Amino acid sequence: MISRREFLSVAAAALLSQQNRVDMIIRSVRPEDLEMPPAGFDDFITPIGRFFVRSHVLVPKVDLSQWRLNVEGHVSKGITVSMDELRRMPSFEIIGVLECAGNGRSFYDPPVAGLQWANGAVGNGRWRGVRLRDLLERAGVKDGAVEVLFDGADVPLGTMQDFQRSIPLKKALDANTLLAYEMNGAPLPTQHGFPLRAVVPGWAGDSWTKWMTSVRVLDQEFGGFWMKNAYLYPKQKVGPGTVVPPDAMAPVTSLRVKSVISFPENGARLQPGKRIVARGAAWSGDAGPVAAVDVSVDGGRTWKPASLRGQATNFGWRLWEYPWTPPDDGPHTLLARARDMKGNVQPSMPDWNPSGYLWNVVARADVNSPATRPALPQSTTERPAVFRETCLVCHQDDVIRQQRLTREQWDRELNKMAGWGARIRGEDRSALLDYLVTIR
Ligand SMILES: Nc1nc2c(c(=O)[nH]1)N[C@H]1C(S)=C(S)[C@@H](COP(=O)(O)O)O[C@H]1N2
Ligand SMILES: [Mo]
Repeated sequence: MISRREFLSVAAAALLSQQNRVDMIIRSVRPEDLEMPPAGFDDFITPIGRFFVRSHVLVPKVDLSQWRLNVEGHVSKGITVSMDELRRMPSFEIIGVLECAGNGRSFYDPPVAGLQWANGAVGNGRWRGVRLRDLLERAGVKDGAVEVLFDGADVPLGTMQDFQRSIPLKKALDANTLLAYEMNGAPLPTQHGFPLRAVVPGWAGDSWTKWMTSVRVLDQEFGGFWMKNAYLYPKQKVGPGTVVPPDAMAPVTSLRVKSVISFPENGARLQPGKRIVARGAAWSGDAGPVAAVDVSVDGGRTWKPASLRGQATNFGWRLWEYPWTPPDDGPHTLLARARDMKGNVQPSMPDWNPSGYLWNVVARADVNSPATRPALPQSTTERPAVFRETCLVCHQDDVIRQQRLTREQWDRELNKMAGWGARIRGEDRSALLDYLVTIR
């Protein structure tokens, strides 16, 4: 007999090899959340085999002969189109960064609940499809329209609500906003939204709906669960650890200027006197492409420009390089700081937000000193029934074991999860909290 855990890792390995995803970092097996390894920052276009996956749900099976896209709601004449019809419309291709709003969440201090992504919940893709505005024009958007709501063929897991997200009409009508059926020159892979997904360049991944079946024009703001409870960011700056009520927050939209160092890795040992080429990638959001990446090898006292490589596009990333010879075998801090065309630069301190979104602090690698971040703990204890019945209904325990929360934070998390549909019996609550804090 193999254990459930072994079974899951065997199943995951089979699935990954099938997709040729050999070296992904597995953040969750079911639903599948896979992170690109640091070496992925060497590619200008991220190959499918290394492209991160973030799904709140299990991948829906879509039969293309039955599949249709509806454009409906506040329009003069709703339309229904097949893939053949979409493919006959004028097509456009955009190179663009897709980044999860939660990318870099593991770097927040204090720790924040959610998938503990390092740098790799991001990729640079080549997306081909139709302009959303061409479809909206065919349907005839009526006066008074304010938003466009996307829905996909996916079915929610456990007690979760259906993943439905809206974007403002202005962004929907932007010439760069596509409904894409191809990724990197091939039909969209299942995990990335086959047969059709939203491509919202410059904006975080939560707006890039996969497995699209419906575009609904709305004459008022969408009040659905996934707009009012998730992907929210404080309207005013708040200090680390602050709990912010939803009505003091607004939806996450644009990405912010950002760079990462992929080599040397944090904690690397480098030979004194041996030249290396430090490298990484940099990207931005609505504020326009990256203009420069500056690097410091003395912990931020002095900065020099890195050389930028790769095509310069409006929404894709740039690769950067900076040759350096470590003078000795002592500790050194390398920093990388990107600037966009509007002059925005990466901050040296994070802006706090309760869900750990949009991490874009100056990138840092400490070399010739022990890595500053401890490895994630491994749990060895039996999982109690209350934990299995309350949490494992929707989550795999690998996701829960990556959290590093205090009892107080877990208490808030239980309230949040109850709001998301979890059934937590009052008498179980303290036993559950007792267990959750042991898996820190
Ligand atoms: N229908 C649907 N679309 C979705 C999601 C989802 O769970 N369901 N996840 C979103 C989130 S949060 C992100 S970051 C991106 C990830 O896209 P990828 O898996 O192709 O990398 O898809 C978005 N689109
Ligand atoms: Mo995301």
